[in-house]
Amino acid sequence: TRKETHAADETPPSAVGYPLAEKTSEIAANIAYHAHYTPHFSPLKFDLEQAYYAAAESVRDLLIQRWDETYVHFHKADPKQTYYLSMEYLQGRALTNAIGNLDLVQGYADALNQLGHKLEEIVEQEKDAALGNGGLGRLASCFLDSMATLNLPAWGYGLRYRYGLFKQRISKEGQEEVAEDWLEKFSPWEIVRHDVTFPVIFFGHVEVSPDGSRQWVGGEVLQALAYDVPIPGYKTKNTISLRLWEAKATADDFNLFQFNDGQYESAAQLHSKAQQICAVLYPGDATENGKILRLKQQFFLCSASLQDIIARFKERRNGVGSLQWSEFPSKVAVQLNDTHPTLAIPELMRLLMDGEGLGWDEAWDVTTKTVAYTNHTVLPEALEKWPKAILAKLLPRHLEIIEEIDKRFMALIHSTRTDMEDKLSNMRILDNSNPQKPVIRMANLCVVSSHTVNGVAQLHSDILKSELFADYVSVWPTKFQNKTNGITPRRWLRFCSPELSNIITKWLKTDEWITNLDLLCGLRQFADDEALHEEWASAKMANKSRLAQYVLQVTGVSIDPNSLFDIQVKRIHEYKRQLLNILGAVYRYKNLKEMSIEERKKVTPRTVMIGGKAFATYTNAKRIVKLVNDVGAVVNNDPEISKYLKVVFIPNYNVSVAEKLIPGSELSQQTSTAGMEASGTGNMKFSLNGCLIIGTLDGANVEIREEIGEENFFLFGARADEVPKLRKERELGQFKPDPRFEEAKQFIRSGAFGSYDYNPLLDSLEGNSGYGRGDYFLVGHDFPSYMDAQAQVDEAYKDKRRWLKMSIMSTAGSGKFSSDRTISQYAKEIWDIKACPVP
Ligand code: GPQ
Repeated sequence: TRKETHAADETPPSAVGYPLAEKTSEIAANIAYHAHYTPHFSPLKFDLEQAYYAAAESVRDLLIQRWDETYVHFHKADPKQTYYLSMEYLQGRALTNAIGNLDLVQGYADALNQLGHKLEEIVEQEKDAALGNGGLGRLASCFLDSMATLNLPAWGYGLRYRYGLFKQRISKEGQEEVAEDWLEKFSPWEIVRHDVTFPVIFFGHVEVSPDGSRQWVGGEVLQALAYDVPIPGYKTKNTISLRLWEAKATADDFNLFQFNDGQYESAAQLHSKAQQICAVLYPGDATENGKILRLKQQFFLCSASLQDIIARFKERRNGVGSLQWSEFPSKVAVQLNDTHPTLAIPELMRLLMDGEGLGWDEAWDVTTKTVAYTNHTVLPEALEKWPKAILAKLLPRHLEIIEEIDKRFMALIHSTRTDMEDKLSNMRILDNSNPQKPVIRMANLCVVSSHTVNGVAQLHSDILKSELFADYVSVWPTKFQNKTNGITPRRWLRFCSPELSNIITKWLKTDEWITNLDLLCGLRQFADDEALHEEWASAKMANKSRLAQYVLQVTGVSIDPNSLFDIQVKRIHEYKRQLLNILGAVYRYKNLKEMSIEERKKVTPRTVMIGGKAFATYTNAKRIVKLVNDVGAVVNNDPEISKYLKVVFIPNYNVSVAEKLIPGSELSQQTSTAGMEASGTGNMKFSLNGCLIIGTLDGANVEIREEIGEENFFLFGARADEVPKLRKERELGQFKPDPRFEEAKQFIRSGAFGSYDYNPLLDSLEGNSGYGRGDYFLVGHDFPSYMDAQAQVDEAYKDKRRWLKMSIMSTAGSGKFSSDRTISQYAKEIWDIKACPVP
C-alpha cells in the first residue's frame, strides 16, 4: 500500500514567512529557533551537541524546500529516471557537505560564532552514516552527489541498518568489533515517510490457479517503511533522495493474548524478526541462519524498491491514457550495484506477471530493457552463489522464475549457438556440478538478464571480457562496457582541503573546476612556478599539521610533520597487500638499526600510517592489523630510530577519518596484486590531493598513471598478464626469494615485535602451493621491486622542487577521475536519461 499524496495534486499550506535562512542573521535566528522548538535534550542547553542538532535542522529546512521543488518538478516533467540499487552507502557526515553544496559555509561559520560556537567543532559532533564496507559503498555515495549536481532525475535505494558496519577498537589483542550506534541519538538527515510502506513476503508457497497463473502466498509478511535522506547537488536547486528501507511489523502482528499470558517473546516474534533484517550490514554468514538473513536483506531491498518504482510509474501513467507496460523501460532504469541486489530481476518479473498480469515474454522484454549490472570484482570468493535449497525455502516463486530464465537461456544457446554448447555448464545460472548442493550463480543471472554489464576500470572491464564473461561476449558482443570509477571533487577536495582548493582557484582564476574537473589540467603550465610551489607546500604543511594533531589525539603517538607522510588506508585484505607495506617498514627498521648514526642522518624520515577494518572472521586480516600495531609499538618507542621512522595504525578508518588523512598525505600505497583490485577509488582521492602513488599496474592505477604521466608515479610489481605464469612457476618450485624479504620475515619470527605467533601469517607467504600457503598474492615476487620503488621515493623526496612538481602534476592530471564524468557516461551510455534542472 502506497499512500503517497503528491505536492502537485494537493499542496500543503504555504510556509512563506517561515525564516528560511540564507543571511547570517537569519541563519542564527533559525538555529536559535530549532534549539528551542525542536528539542532533543533537556531544555535551555546549548552545548556543542545541542548546537550541532540545531544547526543541522536549520540546514535541513533549506534542503526540504529544494527537495520538494525537485520532487514536484520531476513529477511535472516526467523524465525517465534512474534507480540505483545498492546494499551499501558510505555517506559519512552530511553537515559540511550540505552547507558546502548550498554555498553557505561562511554564513554558518559566522552565525555559529554569533551564538558562541565554532563551525569546526560543531561538525565534529556528527556521527558518520556508515552503511557500507568500503569502496563499493563509498562509490554509491559519490554517485549520488554527482547525480544531484548534474541535475539527473535519479534515486538511490538502500537499507537503513541500525548499527551499520562495526566500529573498530584497537587493543593489545588487535582489532575488536563493537556495534556502531550511528542512530543512537537520532539522525537529523533522514525523514521518515509514514505514508510510504510496502509489504514484503518471505517463505510461503506458490499456488497455481486453474488458468495456470501463479501466486506466491502465505509465509512471513513484514512492512518496509521509507526513510528519505536528502542529497543536495552542488550549487543547484536539485536535491534528490536516498530512500532507505526499514523493516517493521504492525500492531496486528503483536499477539496481545500471548503477551498478557506472560509469553512476551512469542507475542512479539515478528517484531523481533523485523529488527533482525535491518540490524547490521553483513551479518556473519558462516551459519545457515546467517545466510538466510543476508538473503532476506537483499530481497527486502529489491522488493520494497521495485514496488515503489512500479507505484510511481503507475501514478504518472494514470491519466495519460491506458497503462502501457512496454513504456516502462523508457521511464525507468534500474542499476544493480554488484550482484547484491540481483533479486530485483526475478522480483520485477514476478510483480509484472503475477501482479500486473503480463505474460512471460512481455515481462522479460520489460525487465531486460530496464535492468543493468555493474560488476565490482573478479575474485571467485566474492562472486555470490546461493544454495538452491535456501532459495526454495525463502523465495519459492523466485526460484521458479530463475529456473525458467535458466531453461530459456539454454534453449537460446541450443537453438542459435550450437558452437557454444560445450560452454553451457559454465554459462548457465544453475550450477549443478555438485548435484547434492546445486547453487544459483548470481553474476550469471545478472549477465543473462541485463541489457548492459559494466566493469569499473578499463583493465577490469578488459579482464571481464577476456576471462570471467568471455563466453557471454561471444553471444552478446555489445552488452559489455567500461565505466571507470570516479570520486566527487566536492567532498574529496573542495571541502576536505579548503587550503589547496583556494590555491587552485586562485591559479586557475576560476572555481569552475569544482564541477568541471578537467580544468585542473590548467595547473600543468605552473608546475615549475616557484610562487605556486611555495603556496602548495604551505597548504600541504597546514594539512599535515592538522593530521599530526589528529593522530596524537586518537593514538597518543606524536608524529613529525616534516617527515614523509606515507599512508595506506582501505579494507584489510591479503590481495590489497598491506603485508608488503609492513614488511617493507620492518626491513627499513632493521636497516636503520644496523646503520651508523651518520648514515641514519641521510635517511628520509618517514611516518608510515596504515588503517582499515578487517572482516570480523577473516583471521589473516586481523593478524595483519595486530602486526602493524605491534611493529608500531616497538619502532615508535625506540629512541634511536623513532626520529627516522614511525609506524602508526589509524583506528576505525571511515569517511570522516579519510577526510582528515588524505589532504595531509604525501605518498599513497596502492599495492594490490595486479588484476585483483577492480578499480580502487582511494587512489583517485589521494592523487587529486597532490599525493604521489607507489603502486602496481592494477585497477584504475593504470589510468591514473596514464593521466598524470609515468614520471610522476612510483611503479613496481608484476603486470596482470604475468601473474598466472608467476603462480605456475612458484608451484613448480622455481621461485627464488630476495634476501631482504627473507630477512624481514625472519626478523618478525624472531620475536622482535613481541611474542604473538605470527608464523601462520608468514607461512602463507611460503611454500609453493596449498591452502593458505604458496604466496598466492605474490608478496615475495613483488617485494624487491617494491623496495626499489621505495628507494626512488626517498630520493625524490629529498629534492623538494621535484616532489612539489610531481605533486602538482598529480592534481593536474586527476580531472578524469571525477564521478561527474563517470555518471555522465552512465547517463548517456547505459541509462539514457537527461538532466532535469529545477528552474
Ligand atoms: N568492492 Cl564486489 C567493494 O568495496 N565491495 C564489494 O563487495 C565488491 C567490490 C570494491 C572493489 O574492491 C574496488 O576495487 C572498487 O574500486 C570498488 O568496489 C568500487 O567499484
